[in-house]
Amino acid sequence: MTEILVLNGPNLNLLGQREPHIYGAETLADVESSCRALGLAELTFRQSNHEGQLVDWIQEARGRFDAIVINPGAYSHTSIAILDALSAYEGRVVEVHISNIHRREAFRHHSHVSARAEAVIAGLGTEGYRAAIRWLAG
Ligand code: CA2
Repeated sequence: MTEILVLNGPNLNLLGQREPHIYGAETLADVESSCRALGLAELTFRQSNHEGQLVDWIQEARGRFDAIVINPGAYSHTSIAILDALSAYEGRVVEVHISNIHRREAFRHHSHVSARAEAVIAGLGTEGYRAAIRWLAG
């Protein structure tokens, strides 16, 4: 079975608790269970509010996971460190955004991570995580 690391960046631990008009009503735990319920891949879920922790997990994924599904949160727009870590990782990378970042403020329109991602999903809500897993496992 495909081994996939699902990484979530800053503030995504608040999913389902604030701003449901933008990010929906599902919590991160709900997202995790619905992804597991697909039964398509071996999944490991991690969330951190700290850039260095995300970099460490990406480095540790080398040789261990076939793919990374990452929602880097606001670090998408700022972090060369996360881009560099993903560039040193040899597996597949899919970037997910719950909201359509291109319909939002200009500062959200560019993601550094997209340069390394094989696919970018934005605006499908939390379905984006399941779509990424289906696509990677397919
Ligand atoms: O649309 C996305 O998934 C984002 O990656 C979410 C980030 C945002 O900075 C990106 O521009 C787009 C923010 C995550 C904050 O998540 C919250 C969830 C619920 C309540 C408050 C924040």
